[in-house]
Amino acid sequence: MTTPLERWVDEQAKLCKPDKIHWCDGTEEEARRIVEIGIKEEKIGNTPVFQELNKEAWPDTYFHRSHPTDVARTEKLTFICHPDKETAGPNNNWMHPDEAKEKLRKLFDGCMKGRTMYVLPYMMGNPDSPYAKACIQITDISYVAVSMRIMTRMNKTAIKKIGNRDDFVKGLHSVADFDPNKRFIMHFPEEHLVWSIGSGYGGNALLGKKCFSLRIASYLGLKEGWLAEHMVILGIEDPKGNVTYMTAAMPSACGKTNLAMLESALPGYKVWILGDDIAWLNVGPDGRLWAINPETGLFGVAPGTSTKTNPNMLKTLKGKKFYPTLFTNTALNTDSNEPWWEGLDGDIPKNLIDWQGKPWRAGQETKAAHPNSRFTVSIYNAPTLSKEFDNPKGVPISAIILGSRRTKLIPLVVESFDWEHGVFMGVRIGSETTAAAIHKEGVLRRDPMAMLPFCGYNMGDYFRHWLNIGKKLKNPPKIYAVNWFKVDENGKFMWPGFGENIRVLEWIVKRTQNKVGAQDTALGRMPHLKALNMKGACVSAKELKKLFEVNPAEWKAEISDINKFLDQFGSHTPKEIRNQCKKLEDSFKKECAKVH
Ligand code: OXD
Ligand code: MN
Repeated sequence: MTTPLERWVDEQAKLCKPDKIHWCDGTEEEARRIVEIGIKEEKIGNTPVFQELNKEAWPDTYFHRSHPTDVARTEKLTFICHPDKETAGPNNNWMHPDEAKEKLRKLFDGCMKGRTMYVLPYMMGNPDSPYAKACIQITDISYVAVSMRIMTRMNKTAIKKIGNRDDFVKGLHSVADFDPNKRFIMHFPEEHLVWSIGSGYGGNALLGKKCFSLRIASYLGLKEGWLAEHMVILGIEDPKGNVTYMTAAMPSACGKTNLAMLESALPGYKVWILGDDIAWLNVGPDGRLWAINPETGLFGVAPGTSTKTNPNMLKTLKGKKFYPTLFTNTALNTDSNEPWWEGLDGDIPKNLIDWQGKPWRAGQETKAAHPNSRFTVSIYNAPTLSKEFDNPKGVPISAIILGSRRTKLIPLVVESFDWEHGVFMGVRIGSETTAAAIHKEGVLRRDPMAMLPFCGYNMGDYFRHWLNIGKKLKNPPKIYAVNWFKVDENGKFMWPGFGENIRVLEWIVKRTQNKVGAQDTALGRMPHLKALNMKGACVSAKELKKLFEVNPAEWKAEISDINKFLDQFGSHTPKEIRNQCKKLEDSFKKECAKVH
């Protein structure tokens, strides 16, 4: 008797017509064999899929150069295929599932001729966790097969868990011929299904990540009463050894990974990482919010990673524990066969080739490493991995941090008055784009909860879902807006960031323990400046004060912009969120009246 899983794989094989089918077991020996195939047999254009890097400096580490058109997530080509457009919402590209399937079936037909179809069984979350999900991805490229081994718990357990069920999470992926005009990432939330074709890039091709663990999982969370979020999970250990767990949502280029791996500037504090990208949040039997990270790997941006910004990441990358580590689209030092990127410590090597393999000299206008060049490394290599990482229950969350990059407006840290007010802080997140992003520099992009590209349904309903989760929490986490990026009148950042952010985290920890007071303002609760531990920090008293200054005129424009953003969700926007907006507007009016 064949199982539904075997039948499904069989159907995909009939469609894609591979030469061979390989069911992966997720072992290291198997990964070594697949990497070998990527070095010796598989190519993208004329470039082998993998190249081994300097063994002494970078053990078990391989370099991958992508197709030049395939270097980032492609939001334009990403669709959420609910039967009706309204459920997908204005935040998503929508296509009817029948139309999407018809379109893609033609592209998948025969796309694996001459290739191997890899069947990858994997778990998102510890298989012993009640929150974990059993999944299968099919792919036709060694790079994705090996990356999925790093990013997920890939082994036969998933097959056992699936057993005779047919509601398992299904992903069909092919790089096909990398044609950007035939590239699509289609999600079918009702069927727990993703079809992705034409791209080998992480967010488009590692279907357990953004596609399942955020887009599909956010919809499952809506149906099942939990949250799938674009958040890091970290534990802050205080000098007495108590650990407080937090999650943090931040749009890209706000230092999310650096926060999860922070090296404390305050003696006695340690930060333990549990996740750098995705958190699944459930209401526990105790009425607290519990978080697991469904992933097991870190897929991070290389440029800017250095001993100053993220020393623990460099240790993780050099560490040898879980096979293998990958670099994608960095530059290469051809003398030493090592990866290189802008921002790495030390002198610029003399002989470099850029991410496309062309000779590159310092001072050249183009970047040597692609701005979105990446590493893929196991979280088990991190020296600061929390001992609770594999706990099937997850960790109880005491604080949720909502970050954004704003050169004005948002103070260094503000605590919400309550859950509803905190949800409003998340809804109104907007971040200024940087040169590294594809968007224009310095433009504000609204990105509620940093989930705009990842919410698998109408965001108005998502806001409502957040409010509903709050009602189920007996002991909800406190919620904080933070902003490390305020500048002075000369455009200089006033807050040193990185390891110094522990000063803000320490205040948050003390707030969750009711050990320190706060002052109420129109925006929320802010620290008494003396309550922040600024010993040894290079921030003047004047700058510190400015980091908390609030300008009512700027907020007037902001509130109007938030309201405009919310308009697009029409009646799906909860009235509670509109009321929060109104309340904020009124309190600024009152403050202005007091001044005049
Ligand atoms: C990521 C992203 O790669 O958010 O994590 O784009
Ligand atoms: Mn992310």
